[in-house]
Amino acid sequence: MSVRVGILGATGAVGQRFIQLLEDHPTFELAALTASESSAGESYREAAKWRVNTPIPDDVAEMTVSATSPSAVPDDVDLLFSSLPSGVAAEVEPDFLEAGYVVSSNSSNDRMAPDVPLTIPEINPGHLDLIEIQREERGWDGALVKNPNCSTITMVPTLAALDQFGLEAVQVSTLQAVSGAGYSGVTSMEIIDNAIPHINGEDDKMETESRKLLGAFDGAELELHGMDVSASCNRIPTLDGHLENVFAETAEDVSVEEAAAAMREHPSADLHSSPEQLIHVFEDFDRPQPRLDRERGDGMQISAGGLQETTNGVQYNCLAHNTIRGAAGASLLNGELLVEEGWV
Ligand code: 11C
Repeated sequence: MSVRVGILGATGAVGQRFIQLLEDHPTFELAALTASESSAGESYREAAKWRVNTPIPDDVAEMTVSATSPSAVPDDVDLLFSSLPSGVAAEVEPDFLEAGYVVSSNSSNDRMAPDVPLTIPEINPGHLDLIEIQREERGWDGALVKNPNCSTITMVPTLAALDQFGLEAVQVSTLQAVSGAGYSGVTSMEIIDNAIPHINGEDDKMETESRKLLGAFDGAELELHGMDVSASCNRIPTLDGHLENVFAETAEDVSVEEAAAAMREHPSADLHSSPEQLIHVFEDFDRPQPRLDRERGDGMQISAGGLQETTNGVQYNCLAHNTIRGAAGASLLNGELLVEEGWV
């Protein structure tokens, strides 16, 4: 089965990752690329300042970029991946949803809307059923599904594994790569010999999105997880890969061995882009490291390490590739889930 797909915001950093990940995809056939009005009519090669580490696929390089409007996207495109800046996405995604497109979006607008599934397929695939409520309430023929922020995706699979011990509170401090800030960060590496102890809006995203992802959905309403999450987000001069130091407080005692086993045994999903093992756990205290470990599982595996017992739970480090597992790969995986579950 082949599903024709498009990318909204195809020339940006995440849009480029979509193109890379869609090359030779067994289900998705790339049929539409949109960008800002100023690029409309250009070939993709002309429109994109290509920066990912593999060449632009030849057929994509010659595709014509259109404006980001439903009338510019062919009707036989069934699924759109969105990597638009959130302000633009908030304005134009509803137009595509009204026009009947299914949109798997990485953009941060609407992630916490009660009728919008915020989904990691290996963690909360059942939340996709919120689409029924969304269609009733908004009158859309299409459907909108979001993936979380990259720093949230890095941590939440490990928390999902630990929740069997009764998660009560989480403190997390992040060391985030410059690619999370888009091109300018990657181009200039202007923070070499420095670190920035703040990322706008990021603490709040980690605190709220984590509770939604691990929340219970009874088919009618989604209840946020009751754990208290406190995040401190920081930018460091790595290129790709967000590293995070997590302190998880649990109701039950949990040993390092039990926590590591829970992470290793957390199921992955039977989807093309899911890694065979969702979480790789290192015994070494100096792993995971961004440069060594971000490409594990083609950039889709989460790594953890440095597990230690604390007085009321465990502490550890975790890592994921922020523009693959944390962005384009996350939306792609949600697209695969939407197909698998019959929404596309
Ligand atoms: C960063 N996590 O590293 C951000 C980038 O909500 O999808 C992604 C922002 C988002 O700066």
